[in-house]
Amino acid sequence: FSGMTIGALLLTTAGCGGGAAPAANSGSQGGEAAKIGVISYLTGGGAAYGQAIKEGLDLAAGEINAQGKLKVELIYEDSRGEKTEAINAANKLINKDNVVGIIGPTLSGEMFAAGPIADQAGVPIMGTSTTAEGIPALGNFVFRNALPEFLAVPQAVEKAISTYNLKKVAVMYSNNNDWAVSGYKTIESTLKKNGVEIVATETFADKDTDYSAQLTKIAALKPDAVMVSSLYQEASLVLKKAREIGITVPFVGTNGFNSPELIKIAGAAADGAIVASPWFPGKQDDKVQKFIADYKAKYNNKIPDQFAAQSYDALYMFASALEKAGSTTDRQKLRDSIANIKDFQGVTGKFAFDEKREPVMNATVLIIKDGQFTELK
Ligand code: 1QQ
Repeated sequence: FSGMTIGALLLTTAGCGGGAAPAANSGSQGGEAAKIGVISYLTGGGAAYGQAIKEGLDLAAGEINAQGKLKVELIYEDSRGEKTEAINAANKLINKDNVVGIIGPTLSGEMFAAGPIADQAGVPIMGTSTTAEGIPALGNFVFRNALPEFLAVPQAVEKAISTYNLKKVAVMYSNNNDWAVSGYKTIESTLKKNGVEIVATETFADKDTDYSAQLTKIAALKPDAVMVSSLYQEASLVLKKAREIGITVPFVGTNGFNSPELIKIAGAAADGAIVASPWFPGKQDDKVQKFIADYKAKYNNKIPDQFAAQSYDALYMFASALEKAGSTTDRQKLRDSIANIKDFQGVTGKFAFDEKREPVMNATVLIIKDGQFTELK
């Protein structure tokens, strides 16, 4: 019976919304640790995204706790890239763990499912990799510090158009992934705006492994480039097959291409793939280079990718917002404090939220050359 009582009490607290979160305590100076929930894609086909996110968060948490001003405790839930798992994770973190805020989930589709739950419970939630159109519009407690595709994709597409003088292009996307569909729509509108002809639009689904039908059709049309909106698992197989059947033209990708796992799986077939990112490890900036050095020291000489960089920045944003809020437990205060972030300087550059809570940040257009992301100038 006592277990049931505790459960009911926690539900009551959470059900009252952010304004009624447990009484504020003095978060700083040795107060209780701020409990932050993390929903991440930690196992399954796209786990390289979630693992990078976890590594960035763990590095930041260690640094923040060592500084001694504020203690943070991360509570991880693996959503496996599934909407239902993301919903279960959000409910557990909100009602059982009583977190002050949530970082994640990894995929926009997961955020479309879990974001409204956090919003209704009055718990701030921030995606670090959710780039589809419409994320902050889910509610006042929903944030992202990921570069939205409506800012990233036009830059990559237009850079490719001007660099390679593109006249006709083929497009491919995963049609059962909310984010991939959103990215595809931005590709399409950018091509139309720039007067580039779309000679073919081919679809597939997440977890597909055979792309020969779509690519054979595309090869016959001899496009100047192929633009693909999908996660790395699918994109790397598309690239491999395309190169195998003689499609040598540049590929332009959406955010899924930003994982080095794409290069690992596709190998040399990834060369010539173009993508926009707010993260570029070659940037000559002290903060960036220190982050890379610390990350390499902690993770076996591994270079942090965009997903690690964005989650690292996200936890520092939470920490600075919690300090300004003066509480480690007040969800409403944390929400307001995050919304007020204006001049944050992270490893992904300068960051602010606009009046719609959309990130204001800059991107670099990258191209994979000899198995490395380099700046496309
Ligand atoms: C989204 C994305 C994915 C590439 C994250 C891994 O951008 O789902 O919004």
